[in-house]
Amino acid sequence: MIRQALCENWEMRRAGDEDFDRAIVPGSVYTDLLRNGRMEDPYYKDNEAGALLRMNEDYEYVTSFDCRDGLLSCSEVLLHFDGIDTIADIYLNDVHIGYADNMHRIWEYKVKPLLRPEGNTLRVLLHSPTRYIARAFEKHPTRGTEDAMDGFVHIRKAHYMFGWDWGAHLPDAGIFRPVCLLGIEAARIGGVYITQRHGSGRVELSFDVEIEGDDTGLSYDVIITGPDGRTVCASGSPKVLWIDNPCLWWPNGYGRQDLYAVQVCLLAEGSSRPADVWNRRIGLRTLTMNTQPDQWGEKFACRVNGVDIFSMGADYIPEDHLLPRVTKETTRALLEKAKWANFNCIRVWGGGYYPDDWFYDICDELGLVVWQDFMFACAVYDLTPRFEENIRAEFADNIKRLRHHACLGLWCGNNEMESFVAESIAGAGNGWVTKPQEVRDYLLMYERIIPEVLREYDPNTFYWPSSPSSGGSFDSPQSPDRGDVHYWEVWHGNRPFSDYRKYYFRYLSEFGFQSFPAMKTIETISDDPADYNIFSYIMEKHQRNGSANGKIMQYMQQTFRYPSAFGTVLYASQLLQAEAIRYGVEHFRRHRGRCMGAVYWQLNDCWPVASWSSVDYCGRLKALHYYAKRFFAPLMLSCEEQGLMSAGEELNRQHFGEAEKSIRLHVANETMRDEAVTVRWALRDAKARILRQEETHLTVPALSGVWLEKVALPEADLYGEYVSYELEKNGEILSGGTAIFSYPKYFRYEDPHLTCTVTGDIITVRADAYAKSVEILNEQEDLILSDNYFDMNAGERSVRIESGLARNLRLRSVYDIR
Ligand code: BMA
Repeated sequence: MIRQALCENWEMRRAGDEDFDRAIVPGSVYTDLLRNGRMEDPYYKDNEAGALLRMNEDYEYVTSFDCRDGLLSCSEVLLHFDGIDTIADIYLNDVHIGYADNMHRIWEYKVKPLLRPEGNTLRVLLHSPTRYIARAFEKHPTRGTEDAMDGFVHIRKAHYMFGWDWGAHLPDAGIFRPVCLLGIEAARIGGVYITQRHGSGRVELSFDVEIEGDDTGLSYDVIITGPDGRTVCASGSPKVLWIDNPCLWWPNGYGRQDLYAVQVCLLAEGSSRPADVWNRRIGLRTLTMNTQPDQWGEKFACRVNGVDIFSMGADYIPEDHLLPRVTKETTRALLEKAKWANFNCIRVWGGGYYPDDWFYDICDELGLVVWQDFMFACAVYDLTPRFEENIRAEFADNIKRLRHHACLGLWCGNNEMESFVAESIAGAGNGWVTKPQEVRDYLLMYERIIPEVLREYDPNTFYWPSSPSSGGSFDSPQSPDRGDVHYWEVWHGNRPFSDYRKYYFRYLSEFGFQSFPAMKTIETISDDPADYNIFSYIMEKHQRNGSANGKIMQYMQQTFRYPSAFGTVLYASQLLQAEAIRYGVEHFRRHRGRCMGAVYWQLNDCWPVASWSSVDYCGRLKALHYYAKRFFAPLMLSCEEQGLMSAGEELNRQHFGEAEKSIRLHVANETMRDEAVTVRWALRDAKARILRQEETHLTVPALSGVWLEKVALPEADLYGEYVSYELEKNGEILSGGTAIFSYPKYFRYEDPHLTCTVTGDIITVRADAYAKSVEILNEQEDLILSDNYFDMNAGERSVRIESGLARNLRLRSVYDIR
């Protein structure tokens, strides 16, 4: 097969304009307009509105090219687009060759008769997505989330581009993935499906090779190269191959991420050159969801190589509104941060797009199990015959593209629609479902069509109809006893953090809490200090969840003292978020076995905004991300304290003096080994002086947890004493923290007089008293440290600089929220 990339000589203009500007393909309209100085930064202040208006226009992309040698002598030439965003008419040498209307699809057109050896012109006319959805909505007012523009359900384009409760209204357009010409000699490889059967000491691989075209006289060879360099080769179209002593692929934290390179070469009789070659990497593993019944209902646990693991991770949204800014490098940097924070999984949420191949390659390498939604979220769809044909093709394209990946854990039908439709059947809900036909269409899409396509292209990967779900058919999709749950009572329901402890969900695939990004990130939104107030017009433009800045302040009131300076509000909001999620995750990990997953909403942002993310748009780590590294640590000591906070709002002011004060420590062991550890705790006063202490040696079996005895501490001063705890293994402190019995706002902190010194890549912090959530920032707020936002007793604590410059360091702790 001959492949000729068409990535040069592109020009673009607004349809109807005289002159063309230079364009980059793959790319997008916004990035071209920005590069050509025709648009302002859409993320700055309120520029979004002007950028949105530009999408009321059509844009034209043109290139000219000569055909590569040999191309025209191929029996077939295809013009191949890996992705077009979204509504497009395509012309080759002025002949209309096709219409595209789904950014999630691969588009191909037979073009051989139209091609000339030299001087060909390819023209792609991109139609306005906003006018398209407005027209469609006028005809069919089918609904979805009000955060997105009306009509977004009618276009197969990433939903978040039209707005979300963390996303702007910036529906960019473009030829966002590579374009090429494919010269096909006789036939090509349409796809290869590999099925693994694991036996003792060997894995059997069966090959299903789809040959597109005339396969007479064709055969294929297979070469497999293992991580150990061993190869297995076979010619003559082998159906089955065996790998002895296989190196298994494991998620992060459970073993190595060994990968095998597989090459399938399609050969024509008598020809020395392969007709086509298929190169991919696979991992040898079994991977499914364990849904066996148990004493609480049904398990919902990711089962890898026969081992049930506790899924720890977050939900991934698209990395940008301007897709050309998402590259292998940005994705790697983000996913490495996920691995760094001890993630073993990630959920690709259904309101974005199916990420590029590199996303999955990186997840394969890092050991992140992917929960893959199909791209449907918070919306009702009109299942017309045309829509069905379009989504069936979309499913086939993406399933075939992604099915071989080691990291692919499960396919999921959609985000949250089963629960929304179920609510509407019960006569409640948000009013999106207006006709019985929409209930039928729901079942057809997610419980008939997708399973049908999966049976054809990927029968081996687990399918789950919706997130959340208990298995489908509107059977209690939010059941706490089966399947996955999205729990939003903390945050959307205004419930206190302590409510997490009331539940023992089987697998939590969404729960979250918002915070503001770093000051340096906010400075990219505005350089005017007048905007540096969370209720300012600009800050509220960068908050898309209604009046959530007020909600943050309401939770602030429950937890911290009033943070008077803007910078302190940012810091306190990040601590609030981190404490909320920690409160939940530690509890769920303490109930391993019953609960087998804590995936928080959300990992990242797609523009600078207040949101639930733990890594902000500029890649800066929020406090939550450091907390995640600690609460997802394979060996994790946590404290189920009883006090004012755990009692939640049920305890009113009059009862303050009567709160139970106790601690119950728990060691969670998510490793594959039994671990012998030492646990220490101490009751201390505000100056960190020890009032009482204890030490225990214990062995925590692999993949389980151990509770220590509950200790009542009636003598503890509710507002002036705290408990510190730590877990030591082989002389190293691996986990730890502190617990207080009242709210952080009422604790009588002593001034810790925080100072630090830097020696090489080590920062040593000194405190004179108990310091809670110590933050270390540099000038650019871009340090990555081995730990940050940690609690410390009086004394010293050292952390390693992993990236960034230790210049002009600033320190603060909860004591400074005033
Ligand atoms: C869930 C997600 C998103 C949303 C988030 C925060 O419902 O599926 O739709 O952004 O909550 O509200």
